Formats: sequence, structure tokens, C-alpha cells
Amino acid sequence: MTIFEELKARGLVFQTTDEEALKKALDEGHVSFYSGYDPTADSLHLGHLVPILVMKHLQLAGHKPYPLVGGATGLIGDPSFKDDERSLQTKETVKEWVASIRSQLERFIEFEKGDNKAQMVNNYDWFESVSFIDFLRDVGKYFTVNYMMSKESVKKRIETGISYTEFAYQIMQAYDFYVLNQKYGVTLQIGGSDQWGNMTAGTELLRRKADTQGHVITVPLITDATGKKFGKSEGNAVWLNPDKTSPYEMYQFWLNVMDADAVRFLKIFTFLSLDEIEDIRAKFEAAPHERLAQKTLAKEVVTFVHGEEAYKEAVKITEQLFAGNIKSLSAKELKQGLSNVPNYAVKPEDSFNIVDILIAAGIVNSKRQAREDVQNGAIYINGERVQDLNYQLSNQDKIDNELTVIRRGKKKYFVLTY
Ligand code: 629
Repeated sequence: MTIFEELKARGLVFQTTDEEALKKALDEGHVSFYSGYDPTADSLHLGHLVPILVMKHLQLAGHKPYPLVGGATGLIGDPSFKDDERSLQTKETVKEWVASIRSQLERFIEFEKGDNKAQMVNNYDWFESVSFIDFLRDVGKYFTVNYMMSKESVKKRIETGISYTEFAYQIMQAYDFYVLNQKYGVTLQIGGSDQWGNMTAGTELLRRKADTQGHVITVPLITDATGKKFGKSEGNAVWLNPDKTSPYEMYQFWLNVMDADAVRFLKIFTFLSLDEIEDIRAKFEAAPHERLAQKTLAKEVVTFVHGEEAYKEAVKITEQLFAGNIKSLSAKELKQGLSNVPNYAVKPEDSFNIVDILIAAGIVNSKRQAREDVQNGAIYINGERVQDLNYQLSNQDKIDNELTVIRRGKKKYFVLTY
């Protein structure tokens, strides 16, 4: 199987420019390619992972990646399929975000070894010194306003409103493709399907200004089996920065993938061979309740993004929480595993009596209810049932001197911090 056939078979190709020419280029030798990431936040998220994985597949097949951080384009704002104008971030903020995104990208592909090792580029390096006059004369001349307005990605905004700043974005991205072609021989750009308009503006500029054929591959925008946009956990983006989305949370995200999506996602998000995935599919379909596909997905992606240690820790947290073994977990692990449960910061003047603390922490509403719960055996401190109405919380109940876990009933958790 060629790399292009492999990408297609995995569901990683949505659309391409002239397919025959693209296949020929990939078959014939080492293609230098690029894919861009704008600093619109201090971290990448799961939506960015698909083109990163395609970069990795292409690199493994011998092609040379030029991941680009948009130090310049991040100061402008890509309007593609956005309903509203973006608010501009300060230059300092964008600079900080460039640094974080750059160091995230560095972890996913090979930058050290081989003649096709990746090279990071930042479009600020060439936009910084290009003059407005030269840009309009040397780049703007190749684009008619009619062409720029006809892009699906901005069509709606032409009616509802778009600044000249954001409207110019597509020719900035086009110019990047041209610069990377001239400097490094880059002839292929990868991006999500929302990037088609910007990327083909680039091949247009390559053709007209350099008489060169450039290629584009878009990856599909991932949706789940119900057609919903993928990559959100309880309404929030799943970030690649472990301080924003813990490895445990990401692990849970993959574990909870619907059966109907799991095998498709294995092809998209892991590097397991299609044969291995076929094997998993057969076992999974014979015993879906064992969730082999989800578990494999969670293992592969969390290990790829956060490393093996973090993956093992996520499994440990999941298993111990499930078994109610609070004491076998550290405060750090409990904070990951219970990040979504209500938290109460105990005040020095609070009573440490179990009944009082249940009320102070808002775990129950009345003294009567609190007494009843304790007596009925519904209250657990760090996994152990407490039925004594006179129980006083003490230092022994503080895990790592930091927190106490209270459980009410089967699985309602609360955390006390000190
Ligand atoms: C200069 C900037 C370039 C080439 C690309 C770019 C960035 C591009 C963009 N991409 C999205 C982003 O940065 O805005 N104009 O958040 C994002 N991308 C990954 C995928 C995407 C896309 O980083 O292409 O489709 C998400 O899956 O939205 O010379």
C-alpha cells in the first residue's frame, strides 16, 4: 500500500487537488510539506491532532515536514467558517502562545534524526520585514477580489460583515506556501477541510507567481456518529496541555467514545496497522461490553500525547476510583480523577464534626438529613464508611496533608481541601 492509499483507507483524506499529480509526487520521492497552526490559545486541542497525525504518517513514509506556527497570521485571525470577527490579542500574548504551541508540536514528530527530520517555521520571520507596498505589488496583484470573495470559507461573512484585515488572511496563507516553496521546496500543504480555501489560494499563487504545481490534502473535520462536532468533553475543548485537560480526563474522553465511532477512530487517531485494527474490530464486535476498541483508543492516544507514565496513571486512577480505593491514590492523582466534583475549602473556624462538615460543605441540606445519612451508612471518608455521629475529622483524614474525599451514597463524590 502506498502512503496515500494508507491515509485514504484510514479515513484521513477528505479532499485533494489533482489526485494523479499528488500521487505521482508522493511516489516519486521525498516531498517537503507543511501544515500551519495559529496561536489562538496557549495550547493545541484534539481538533489539531488529526493534521499532526497526518504529518507523522507522511514523515514515517519518508517525507519532510515543515510545521508552521502562525506568529504573523495569529495577529490577524483566520475568518474561515467563523461567524464573527475575532478580537485581536496583544502582540505579547500571541508571542507567548506561539512559544507554547511550538513546544507542543515539537513532541509529536521527529526533529532530531534522519534526512527528513522536521523543521519548525514561523511566518512572523518573513512577514515581519515585508513592506505593505511590496506585499500589495508582489502578492496582492495575483488575486482578484472576486476570486477572494468566492471562497466558501468567507462567503457568509461577505454578507454579514468582515474586516479588511480578516479578508486579507487568505493571501497571507497563500504567501506562506509560496515562501516555503521558494526557500525549502515545499510543494504540499495539509490542513482541515475548513482550510481548503486558504490552501488553494496558495496553489494558485504558486502556479501564477512561480509556475509550480502545489498540492493540497485536507483531512476531514471529525464528527461523531450523531453528526456532532467531535473533541468536546462536557462542552469544553479537550486540550493537549495536561494542565488544562488532565491525562485522566483525556483518557475518560476516549473511553466514552460511542461503539459506532470506536473502530473508525482507531484508524484515524492511532498508528496501529489496519490489520491490527481489523483484529480488534472482530473481538470488539463479538463482545462490545468489554470495550476493547475504546480501551485501545484511550491507551494509544493518551500514550501518544502524554507518554506512557501518564497513561498508566490514568488507568490506575480509573481502576482505584471505580473500586472506591481512595487511599491507594495520592492527592495529585485524586485531583486529576476528581477534578469535576464539588470542592469545599475548609475554613479554620469550621467544626470538624462529620455532621457539621457535611452541612458546611453543602453535601447535604439539613442536620436531620446529615444525621440520617451517617447513621444509614451512606457516608464514606476516603473510601471508608463512617457511621459515628461524633466522628471528628483529623489530620489522619488528610491525604498527603492536602485533601479529604467524601462520598455520599454509591458514587457522589466531594473533595475537602485545607
Ligand atoms: C498560516 C496559518 C499558514 C497555514 C495555516 C495557518 C493556520 C490556519 C488555521 N488553522 C487552524 C488553527 O490554527 O487557522 N489558517 O487553529 C486549524 N489547524 C489545524 C487544522 C484545522 C484548522 O491548525 O488545519 O482544520 C483544525 O483541524 O482549523 O501558512
